[in-house]
Amino acid sequence: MRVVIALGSNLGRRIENLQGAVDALFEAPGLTFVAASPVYETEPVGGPTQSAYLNAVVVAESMLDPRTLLERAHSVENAFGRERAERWGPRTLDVDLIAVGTLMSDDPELTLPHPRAHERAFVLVPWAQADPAAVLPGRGSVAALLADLDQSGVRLRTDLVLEPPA
Ligand code: PH2
Ligand code: MG
Ligand code: MG
Repeated sequence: MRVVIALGSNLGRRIENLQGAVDALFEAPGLTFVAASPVYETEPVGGPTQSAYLNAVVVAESMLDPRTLLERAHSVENAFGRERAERWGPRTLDVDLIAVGTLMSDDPELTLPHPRAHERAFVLVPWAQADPAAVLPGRGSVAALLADLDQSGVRLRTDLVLEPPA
């Protein structure tokens, strides 16, 4: 199944946190790298006053079940010193599962697709770059969703690139 993972960081060495996440996500077996998006500098959405994020999206193929993928995402966050404090607050690394194939789940511990992805330009802009044909299950094409979203808080960082996993 196609797996879409969003990465975000607004604390510490942001680009190193994102690249470290790419490397760590694919270290264990079961996930195959497909593509990484460009890197974007984004205005914080929600939460307290906080500094700008770097955001990117990674696309992978996997047969792992979503809970295993979620555990991997959390363990990568923890490896980067993520502390689960304030909701929507600043973080060294956020690894969010956006979509797993066409699965739809309302499990409160793992809602799929991600319940706010459709309204977040900092997720959809990089996702559309990594996969121009992307579809958000239950919501339609990412390109169409983007046409209705304000993208002014999302700026391409041409000076930064995520390399494929080491
Ligand atoms: N993540 C949040 C809250 N707000 N804003 C931006 N721009 N980028 C994020 O990744 C982000 C956010 C909670 O996960
Ligand atoms: Mg998040
Ligand atoms: Mg998260």
